Amino acid sequence: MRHLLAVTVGRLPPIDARLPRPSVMGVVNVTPDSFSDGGVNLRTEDAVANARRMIDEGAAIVDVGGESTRPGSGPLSIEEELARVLPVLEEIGQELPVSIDTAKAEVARRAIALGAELVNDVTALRGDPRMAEVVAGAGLYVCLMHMLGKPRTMQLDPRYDDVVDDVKAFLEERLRFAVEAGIAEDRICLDPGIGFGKTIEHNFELIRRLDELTALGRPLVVGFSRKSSLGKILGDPDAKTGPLPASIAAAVAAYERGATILRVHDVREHVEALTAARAVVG
Ligand code: 9MG
Repeated sequence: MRHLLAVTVGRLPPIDARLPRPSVMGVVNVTPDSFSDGGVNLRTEDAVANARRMIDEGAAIVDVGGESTRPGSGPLSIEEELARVLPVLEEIGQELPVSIDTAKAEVARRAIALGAELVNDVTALRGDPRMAEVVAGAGLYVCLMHMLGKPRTMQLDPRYDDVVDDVKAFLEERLRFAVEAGIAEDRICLDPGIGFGKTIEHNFELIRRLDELTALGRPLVVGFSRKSSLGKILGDPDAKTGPLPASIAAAVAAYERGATILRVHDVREHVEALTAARAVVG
């Protein structure tokens, strides 16, 4: 009931008040084919149980998505995406803090009606011309992520003049677009899109120079959890995923360089690591 009341009765607080630094976003992929957790949430009861466990373990929000965005994946129909996520949102949308991971306005609209408070759009409002209007109309939070190309081809030789400058210019432009479309700036967070059209070196350079992106003045989301660059630097050139200790190290490094929201699969371990990192920072 908390989310519905916030949406219909009053404004949500600014996103940095609702999700202070560091906050953990737990990943609930309702997909058969994600590299890191494909299939584990396909049954609604499993997705619901995992979402509840993540919140119990300290996640500030759970990110529910039905369309895989792993490298090489193709698009999914609206009907199929709705069929995957709606049963889960019907169970938890009013009970838990939920983000909907979608680039489709209709999926976002239906998820918001069921209680989602954040739209995680990996296309940064470029995938569906109606998405900005849906988010602006609901007055909810949105995450605008950088991606070079499309999931099917994005890892085929991605190139930048300077990856940080290019990602920063993109995020700045999408932030302006969102505000001009009527989304309040204090509702928006930004994400460099680790692994979305980036080499291993691009990914690590983005974290190394994250302060250049925090200069945009919006909270940053970073999702390095289980991504293949982590497995590759550990010596497996064909790695499709990365292990937990490397995921935690990357999340802590990102937090120390200014990330606010860490998007992760293993909530308890990341919450513990970030709690210790935060105690060090003071
Ligand atoms: C859906 N999804 C997969 N990886 C992601 C990341 O790094 N950030 C965001 N915002 N979404 C992601």
